[in-house]
Amino acid sequence: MGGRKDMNMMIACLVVMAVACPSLLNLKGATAVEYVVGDSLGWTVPPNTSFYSDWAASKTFQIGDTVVFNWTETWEHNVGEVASKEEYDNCSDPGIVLGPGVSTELKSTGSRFFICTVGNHCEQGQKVIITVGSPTTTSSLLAPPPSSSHASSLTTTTLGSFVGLISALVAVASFVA
Ligand SMILES: *[C@@H]1O[C@H](CO)[C@@H](O)[C@H](O)[C@H]1NC(C)=O
Ligand SMILES: *[C@@H]1O[C@H](CO)[C@@H](O)[C@H](O)[C@H]1NC(C)=O
Ligand SMILES: *[C@@H]1O[C@H](CO)[C@@H](O)[C@H](O)[C@H]1NC(C)=O
Ligand SMILES: [Cu+2]
Repeated sequence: MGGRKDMNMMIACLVVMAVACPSLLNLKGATAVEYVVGDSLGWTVPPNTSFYSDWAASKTFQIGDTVVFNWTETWEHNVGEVASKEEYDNCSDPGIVLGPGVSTELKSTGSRFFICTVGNHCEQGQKVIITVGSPTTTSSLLAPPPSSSHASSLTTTTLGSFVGLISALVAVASFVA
């Protein structure tokens, strides 16, 4: 009987595919994204002090993404990274500052704090916190995302039903076989 065999084969293939390539089913985390901080405004003194926090809140940063600080006149701004929220709030001296076009890869979860140290630009809101939520690797299928993560409920739901689907397929496969 070819029919049953074909079905077994199909289920086996689906299971192998899903286990081998979870990213196929995780549309959000599939590709690294390059974010230009501030989008078309770039990195400058913003129109108001909530501009960059609003900008960051509108994105979902993932491990492997990069953020780029872009501005036109080299001397007008700079960008430096400080170590903590306190230093960020204080506009503390980052020690090292870099020029336009600087990009940095987001390599782990947690928050990173960037400021401009020219004049009082930082005090005027030229600062941004980039927070990476839960990683979208295979391990997130097994471990629940950290509670502090910014992972959307959509992602969580997708992963949840995905795990359910696999269990169902495995159950069906072993029943049919
Ligand atoms: C800050 O400026 C942006 C861009 O002009 C604007 O869209 C936003 O509503 C402003 N936010 C506040 C709190 O004024
Ligand atoms: C970033 O800066 C470069 C060089 O100034 C410019 O060509 C490019 O359009 C900028 N991109 C954005 C998104 O601002
Ligand atoms: C922040 O500024 C306050 C007041 O100047 C100072 O007491 C504190 O040590 C600063 N904290 C950091 C982390 O720089
Ligand atoms: Cu500046």
